[in-house]
Amino acid sequence: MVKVGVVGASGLVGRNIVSILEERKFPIEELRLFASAKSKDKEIFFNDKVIKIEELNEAVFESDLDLLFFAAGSDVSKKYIPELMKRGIICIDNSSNFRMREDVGLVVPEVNPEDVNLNKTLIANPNCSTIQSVVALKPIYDKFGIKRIIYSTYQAVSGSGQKGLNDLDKGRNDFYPYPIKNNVIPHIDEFLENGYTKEEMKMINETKKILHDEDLKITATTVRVPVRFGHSISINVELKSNFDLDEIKVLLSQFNGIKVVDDVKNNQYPMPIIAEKKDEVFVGRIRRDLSIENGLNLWVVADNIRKGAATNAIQIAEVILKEGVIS
Ligand code: 11C
Repeated sequence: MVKVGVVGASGLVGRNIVSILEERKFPIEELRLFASAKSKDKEIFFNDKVIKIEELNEAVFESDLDLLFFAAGSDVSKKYIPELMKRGIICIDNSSNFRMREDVGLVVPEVNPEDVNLNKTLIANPNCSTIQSVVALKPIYDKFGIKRIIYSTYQAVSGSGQKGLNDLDKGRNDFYPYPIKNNVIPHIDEFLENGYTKEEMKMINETKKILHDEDLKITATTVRVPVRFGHSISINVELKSNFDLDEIKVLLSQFNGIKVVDDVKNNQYPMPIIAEKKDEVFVGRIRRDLSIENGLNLWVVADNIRKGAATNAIQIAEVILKEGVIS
């Protein structure tokens, strides 16, 4: 049984971590919830009990917690995680802060569970768009090899947390630079010198790290769409070898964590409305790219708050438990 803490417990991802810990019957001895001063004393239900949120401060360093989930943004992770690591408290971090550090595993349990061992006290949870993409690509990568990937995303406003939902629900643009209602915005996170956004570069760099392949050629365009939950991604891949389309469909449908929905004669394909509140990565529109040799198109949809964040973080903790690092 494990003593667990959730930092950022009042946010969208944090609240989902609490409810999914309950749903998956994670073996919890004690659960403590932390957030900033403005959420102090808010009450959250866990296993029919009320838990009050505590203000996060340096007292957490003295706690006897075994494991802390961080879902409060980069600044909070940067401030607290290094000291917690020194004290041997395992941190699973949803922020982008430590993801690219060589000594830290960036883990999607269906894809690279062994990387939890890179660092015994810190594991990074990848970006939501990266998670669902690498789950869909892994069985194809292993069997045929991949030369090049083109990602084009259609990302839900909940990826920006409550502020994104408010802009869509209330028809305002307090958070996004333009209204998101009746619009699409080809701009997620900040623009960089190279013309890409940070979100696009995260997809590129994180995919290479998770698949352990620095030579992969990847490009990405990430776009916000007026959908509340569920990111959709068009993935175009050039494989290293010849493939049979039926074999690809079998590989995908047999892979842990994937649900193939691909029956176009009956208008069956993945959409956010079927992925919402689910943990699988839904894959459909599986077809050849007729413009190149060994080209393949996939349409990949997943709940960005669950598999893209909270569920993946808890699955990482489940791998750690199985490895016996904590018991
Ligand atoms: C979005 N993917 O949809 C982002 C949210 O690096 O974990 C998650 C950002 C991250 O806006």
